[in-house]
Amino acid sequence: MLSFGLEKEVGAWDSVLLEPLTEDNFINNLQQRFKRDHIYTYIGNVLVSINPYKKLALYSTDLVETYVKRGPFQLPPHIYAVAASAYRWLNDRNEDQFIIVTGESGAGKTEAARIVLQFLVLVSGGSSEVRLTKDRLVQANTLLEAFGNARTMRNDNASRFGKFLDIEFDFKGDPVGGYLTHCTCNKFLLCGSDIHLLKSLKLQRNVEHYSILQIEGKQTTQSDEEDRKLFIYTKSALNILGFSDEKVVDIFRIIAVILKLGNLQFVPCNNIDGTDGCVICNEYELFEICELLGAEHRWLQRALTTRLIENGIIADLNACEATKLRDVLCRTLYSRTFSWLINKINDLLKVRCAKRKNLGVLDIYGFELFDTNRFEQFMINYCNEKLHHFVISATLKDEQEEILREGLEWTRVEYFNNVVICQLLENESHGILTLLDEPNVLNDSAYLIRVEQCCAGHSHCLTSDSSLPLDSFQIRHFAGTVTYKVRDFVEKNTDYLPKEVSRALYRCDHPLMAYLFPEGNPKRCNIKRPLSKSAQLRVSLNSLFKGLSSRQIHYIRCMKPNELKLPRKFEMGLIQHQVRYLNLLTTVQVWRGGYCYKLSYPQFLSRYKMISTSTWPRWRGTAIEGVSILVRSLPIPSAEFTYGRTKLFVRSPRTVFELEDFRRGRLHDLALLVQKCWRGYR
Ligand code: AD9
Ligand code: MG
Repeated sequence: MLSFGLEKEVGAWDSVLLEPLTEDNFINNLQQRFKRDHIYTYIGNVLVSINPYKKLALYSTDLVETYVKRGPFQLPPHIYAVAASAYRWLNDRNEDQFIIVTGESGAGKTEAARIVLQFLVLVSGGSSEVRLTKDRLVQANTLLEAFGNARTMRNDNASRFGKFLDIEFDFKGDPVGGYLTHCTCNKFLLCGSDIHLLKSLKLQRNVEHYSILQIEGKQTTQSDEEDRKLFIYTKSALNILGFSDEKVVDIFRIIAVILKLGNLQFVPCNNIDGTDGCVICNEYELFEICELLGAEHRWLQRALTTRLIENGIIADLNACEATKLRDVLCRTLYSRTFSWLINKINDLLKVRCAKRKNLGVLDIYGFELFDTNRFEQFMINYCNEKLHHFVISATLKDEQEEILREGLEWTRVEYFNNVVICQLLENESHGILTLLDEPNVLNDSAYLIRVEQCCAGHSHCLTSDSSLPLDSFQIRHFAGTVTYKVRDFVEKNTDYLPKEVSRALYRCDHPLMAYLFPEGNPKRCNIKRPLSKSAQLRVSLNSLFKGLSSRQIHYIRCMKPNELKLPRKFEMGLIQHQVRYLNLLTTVQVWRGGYCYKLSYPQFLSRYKMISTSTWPRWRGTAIEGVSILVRSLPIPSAEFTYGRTKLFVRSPRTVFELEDFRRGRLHDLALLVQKCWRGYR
């Protein structure tokens, strides 16, 4: 019996084949397929995936095997085909690979990245060491999702960090290690632990008890049962990754502290000298925090409610300042613990043998648009703007420029290049993001004034307009217009933690605190202040994309069918919006006239010369002549190849895989021949 995924074709598998190519036709094709649960459709080598919001029988070991055996692009579109293709490029061509998953929040990116990882685990080898590595990779992924995802109104399992999992393979194509890169993480969720653990962590089971777990006062949909499962999974993932039970409790203690810190309430009080001060009204929470951390109550209380001005003079914080400081501490504690966890995992996944090649999967938090958008959305949407730019540069801009440079016939396909928005955000001197780091920008109103001064009149930015709510600016992003409320922007960007707080934490008995707050060590006064959050993000994104541009890229473009997270609901307007901003129609146009692969003539000849007796073992003419003779000797239609000035262009991926098959077959024959001669000689 054929597996579900191999049912007969519905609509067009590849949008490149649509005739005539119109937006309506393109969307209708997606809809027709989606109705029959065919959520995947190709645009050449780009996979479009629409979130089904229900479990589909599309994923199985049998189907993995089928996609591996039959090779990509010979079967219905599937995420396995993309993973198989990347894995094959990696092994056959010995080139580093990069699978880039994009789409807005809730479109299915994290799920897609997880399926790719599962695929790679299933297809690769099985020595006990490799199995251990694979297990660790899967557990690391699970763990990071548990720690780095949170419930939002757009997605019950929204990623709060960008994750790039780069898996390292040996010469046999088996995973031997990996490296995780992450960018910013700002919220968390952890529930469902067993009652004994909760007690020892001094926690209550009901989520409503913790203000940090509320999403702007609204209810969300994930059940306690799902939370419980997630918790058990997380705990076992930590164990499998080599964290002892003791360490696991240490980590959970920190999470419990963050939850409790979030509940601390400060009420104003008047000091004798007439200045404002504050006291913690629910002291019992602070006592429990101190117990969990092994901290001295008096130090922590003082650190949270006062500030050291200079020469040992101490001033009281008012209730509002203390609340802000509490939030900074929550965020700092959480993000440092998360980074520590990632470092530990990276140590564990470090390759101990000679590595050969890498396959990385990038899954970041998707574009977000809420009723109220804050600093977190600003950072997330900046990240998406950069990612979008990377994708359109690789698929539309560079592709077309190279075709023209190589002298091939080409009618330019126009598209919106969001470089203008990227510059608006990150321009060195007055980008909206860069302005946050200006020395004179000490509070949110100063920041808003600078944004108005520098960006007023920009076609993608709106400031001080009567249509805007107070203290806001608006950006017309590639994926939609977002109004940002600047409240807490400056503070969240700096996340400055006063020395006294670091000192109080450094002194705790909890074994991780001294590591997480090294600046609290009185003997180490010269530790540099970390970069601001926005600067960190800018630096890490730019270096990530720089390192990846030389790899063979595979694209998975995820789409969201409706805002209600419902199965079977295909909202035309929402899909059309995504089709437009993801430039999908333009991608079809470029792909129709374009090429999937190109190689310089000498490179092509050196790789495939053994296929033809005319070019093997040696070709004495020019490389282009050799390639021409070689290509003509192949049973592949000549329309599959186009000759550029310096490179040969190949139209479809299937041809590349055929070339590889010929090469492999020929190498096999030659090896047999050598063996035979060797035996004869002996
Ligand atoms: V965000 O940018 O991190 O907020 P993602 O990552 O794009 O977002 P995610 O993968 O988390 O979205 O998918 C959201 C939910 O859709 C999942 O929790 C699943 O319930 C559902 N989903 C996504 N993809 C699939 C799928 N292929 N099959 C079934 C799916 N359900
Ligand atoms: Mg996600």
